[in-house]
Amino acid sequence: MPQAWLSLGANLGRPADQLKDAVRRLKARRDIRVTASSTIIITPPWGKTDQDEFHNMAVAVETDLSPQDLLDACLSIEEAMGRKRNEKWGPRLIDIDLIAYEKLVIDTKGLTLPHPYAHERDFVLRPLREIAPRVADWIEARDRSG
Ligand code: PH2
Ligand code: MG
Ligand code: MG
Repeated sequence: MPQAWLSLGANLGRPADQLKDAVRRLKARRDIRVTASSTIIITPPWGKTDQDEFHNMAVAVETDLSPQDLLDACLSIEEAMGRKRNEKWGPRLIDIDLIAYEKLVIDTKGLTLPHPYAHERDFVLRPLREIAPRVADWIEARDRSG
């Protein structure tokens, strides 16, 4: 079954609880199997720096969903958890990003893989490295190769 890697983040409400709740919701889906989860780390805000620190983690999943359907599943969990979409890179109750799906490289309107900023985000790479060092290496190497 295809493997994919997700990055989870939160900096509103009770961030650690929301990350755990999001993982529970991923596990509850019959079309997604969570195969590994990283520890939760606390990270300085990236991109928009005048906001609270984040809690971040990564999970590995196996799924027969297509990349777009997996992304939609993540967005529907965010929505069910009450996420409101406000400013880009702003504070959030829960964020679930699709970082990589197998070693697919795609750039479509709704979805770019691997995630376009993953290689420059320590808060993505550090937890990812705990559970999938080769995937973290691959993302970093893609950066160097342009
Ligand atoms: N998410 C962002 C913007 N900045 N910074 C940290 N540390 N962690 C995040 O998850 C994060 C961020 C947009 O999704
Ligand atoms: Mg994000
Ligand atoms: Mg997101």
